[in-house]
Amino acid sequence: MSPLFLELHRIDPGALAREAALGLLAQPAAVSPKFFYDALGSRLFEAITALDEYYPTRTEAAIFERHGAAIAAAVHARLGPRPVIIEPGAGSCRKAASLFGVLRPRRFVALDISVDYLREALRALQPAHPALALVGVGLDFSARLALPPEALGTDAGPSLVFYPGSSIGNFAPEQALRLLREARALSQGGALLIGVDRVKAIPVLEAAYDDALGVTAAFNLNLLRHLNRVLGSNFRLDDWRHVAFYDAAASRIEMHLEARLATTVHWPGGERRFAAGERLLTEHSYKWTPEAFDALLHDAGYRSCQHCSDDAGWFSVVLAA
Ligand code: AVJ
Repeated sequence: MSPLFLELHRIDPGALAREAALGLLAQPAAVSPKFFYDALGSRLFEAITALDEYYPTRTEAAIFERHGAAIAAAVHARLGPRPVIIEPGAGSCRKAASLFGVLRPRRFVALDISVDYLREALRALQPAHPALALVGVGLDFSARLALPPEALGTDAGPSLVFYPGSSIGNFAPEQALRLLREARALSQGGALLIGVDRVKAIPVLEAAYDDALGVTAAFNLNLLRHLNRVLGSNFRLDDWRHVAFYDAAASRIEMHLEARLATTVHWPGGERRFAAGERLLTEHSYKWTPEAFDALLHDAGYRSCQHCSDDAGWFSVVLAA
């Protein structure tokens, strides 16, 4: 392991278990999408990004291909030639790594709840970037996005917060506003580079979350395996099926797991009975219009917002400061 590599753990398994139990006991039952991301869940998400139906990743990558140099120039003008990049929910770190060539960061701070997966991703990345300080932080930032000061070391100061992939879509507008404010504070007067998925034709949206190969179904069901480990519950995966649909009024994809039959799930200190057909909500994925997202960024305190998109207008990348 390179001496530049630093890993910090800030994940509290007890708190995650309590949160999962509260979600299972809620009416209707709902757990946070962060429970998708154990090591296998992070791998399944990577597989999703390679699916024909899942357009966001490749569409965003094409936007970075086309506009990366201009974006980098704007970042360098604001933050200098060797910026610090902080990425919440970095996962495989592939999106950031593909921009290292143009952005030329001096430090990359990757945050993720899936800490074993993140560790391997950063280890694999270090040899190609021997002079780059790589910091992995195992962190659940869903309640609050802030960094342990050790993560920045001597590089404290204005930074680029990188939040690609429409990860912001997992947050309802009010929470998204809070997260964008926290991202602004985290950047210390730097900038935010964010990817956001746009409202579009419903069949395109629904296929992206219910692919023919069943990878998204496996990704969704894997949450139950993860809960069984975190909470000590006894979900039987055969008893559940993947459901995904677009709610146009709320501008969001909803993913649920639906009980195929009446079943009772037990865990130490609790249980929940599900009727046949009853659902457990696992994810909201909000879609934005450019106008609404611009307004959200302004509410969060950003004053300048440069938008880039693809020809079809399916996805937006915004540099906000
Ligand atoms: C990682 C939140 C951007 O909402 O598209 C992919 C997660 N869920 N397929 C998304 C996801 C189902 C993804 N984000």
